[in-house]
This record gives sequence, C-alpha cells and structure tokens, in this order.
Amino acid sequence: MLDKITDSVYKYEMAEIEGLVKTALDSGITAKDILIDGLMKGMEAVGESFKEGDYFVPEVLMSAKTMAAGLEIIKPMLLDTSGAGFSRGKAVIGTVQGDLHDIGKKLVGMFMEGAGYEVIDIGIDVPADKFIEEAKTRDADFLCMSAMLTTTMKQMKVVIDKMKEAGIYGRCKPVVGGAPLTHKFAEEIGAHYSFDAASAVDLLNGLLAN
Ligand code: B1M
Repeated sequence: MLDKITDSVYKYEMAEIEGLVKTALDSGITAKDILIDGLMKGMEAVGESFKEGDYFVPEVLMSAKTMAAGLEIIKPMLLDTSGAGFSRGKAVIGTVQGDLHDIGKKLVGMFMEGAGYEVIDIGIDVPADKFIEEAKTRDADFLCMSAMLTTTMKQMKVVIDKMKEAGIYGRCKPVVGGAPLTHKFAEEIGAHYSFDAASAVDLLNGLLAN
C-alpha cells in the first residue's frame, strides 16, 4: 500500500491519491508511516528523476500537488490537538525570497502546530523585511526560515543581519532548515539548524528550556 502511494505521487495521479491514503489509514497504517514511507519517498524519487533530466518542472509541480493532496488527508492525524488553546510559543515561518518551495515548510509548520506552538506561516518568496516585520509585530519566539536552493539559502544571512539591526536577534531565535543546508552553514550565519520536521520540534522545545 505504501509503495502504491509512493508510485502515485511519482506518477502524479491526482485522482488516485485520496483513495489510496484513505485505504491505507483504514487498513491501520499510521499517518506518520504514510507520510515518511509513502508520500515523501515519492517526492524523493521525483527529485531524482528531475536531476537525471527525466522529469521537468511541470511533472515536478504535478507530483508536488499530488503529495499536497495526500498530506491534506493525514494532516488532522499528524496534529495532536490535545493541547488546543494552549501555546508553547510563537513561531513565524516562511520560505526565503527567491524560493518557491513550500511543501517542507508546510510540513515543519504542521509539526510545530501539532506540538503546541502558535505558527504564523507567511508563505513563500518572503523578503527579509517581511520576516522582520512579522517577527516584531507578532512578538515571535522563533523566526523560522526554509530554503531549498543553494542560491536562496544565502538569503538567510540577510534576514539574520536584519534581525540584529532590528534588535530582536536572541530574544527571537532564528531557526533554519531545508535540503541544501548543513549544521555548519547554520552555525556560520548564527542560526539554529534542524534537519527535518520532527527534529525542528525537538529543537524548539530545547531552545525554550534554556
Ligand atoms: Co525544485 N528543486 N526547483 N521544485 N524541487 C529541488 C529542491 C532540487 C533539489 C531538484 C533536483 O535538482 N534534484 C533542485 C535544487 C538544486 C539546488 O539548488 N541544489 C530544484 C530546482 C533546481 C528547482 C528550479 C530551479 C527548477 C527550474 O525552474 N529549472 C525551480 C526553482 C523555483 C524557485 O523556487 N525559485 C524549482 C521549482 C520547483 C517546483 C515549483 C516545480 C516544485 C515546488 C512545488 C512546491 O513546493 N509547491 C519543486 C519541487 C517539488 C522540488 C523537489 C522535487 C521536491 C521538494 C519537496 O517538496 N520535497 C526537490 C528535490 C528533492 O528535494 N528531492 C526540488 C518534499 C519535502 C517534504 O521535503 O522540502 O526537503 P523538503 O523538506 C524537508 C526538509 O528539507 C526539512 O524538513 C522537511 C520535512 O522533513 N525542512 C526544514 C525544510 N524546511 C525546513 C525548515 C526548518 C527545518 C527543517 O526550520 C525552519
């Protein structure tokens, strides 16, 4: 069943994905397994085919839409609403300027929300000034940035420099992530790094505890 979901994302079968995900849930497969061993595996395969030149942007986009449709079904199950109404802290999250990738960012936001954080998603292609303005007006504990391109990850430093200029760096903690990033890069620009959505939550919890 999980292989079918992977295949469906890969082959951008928009009409099939909903039924497949629902059947998987009915058969007792957890939402987390559907996400990691089904949907995300499909996107990884898409990335490979894109790299090899077998897939082009339209195919990638259709696969992304298929993944998003599957994600929408399991979202309520990924979110633990037992603490609804309670906020551990506030996180402003967006994809940096020049970058249109939003699936990973959405997933990270969902996990944070599920863990009890108030998440303010400010979208994709977000200019540095917009990050600062939102973090300031919302009095955010975390400013979270996602980047999926080697060309756009540099934009994260621009935002962090502006956080320092605005006097919010430290009180508001910058958290970065995305496929091309490394721990070393994050350290160099003065940010906290997390590899994936689950570890982003652990990171936030740890930062709040200190
Ligand atoms: Co693009 N793309 N893309 N793409 N795309 C990549 C990223 C690429 C690696 C593909 C490849 O070559 N193999 C490559 C980047 C190469 C590089 O820079 N090193 C690439 C390229 C080149 C491009 C274009 C330039 C292509 C072109 O036009 N010629 C173009 C750029 C557009 C732009 O942004 N300006 C482009 C466009 C697109 C689409 C629009 C078609 C589409 C995005 C649709 C959308 O998001 N709505 C797309 C997609 C889908 C991909 C791939 C195939 C899949 C990305 C994805 O959604 N993964 C991707 C290849 C790949 O990654 N294998 C690729 C699933 C998602 C769940 O994972 O986003 O990694 P991910 O998120 C993870 C972690 O990274 C992490 O946690 C998430 C969940 O665990 N994470 C964080 C992410 N953000 C975080 C923030 C955190 C913490 C963790 O804290 C704040």
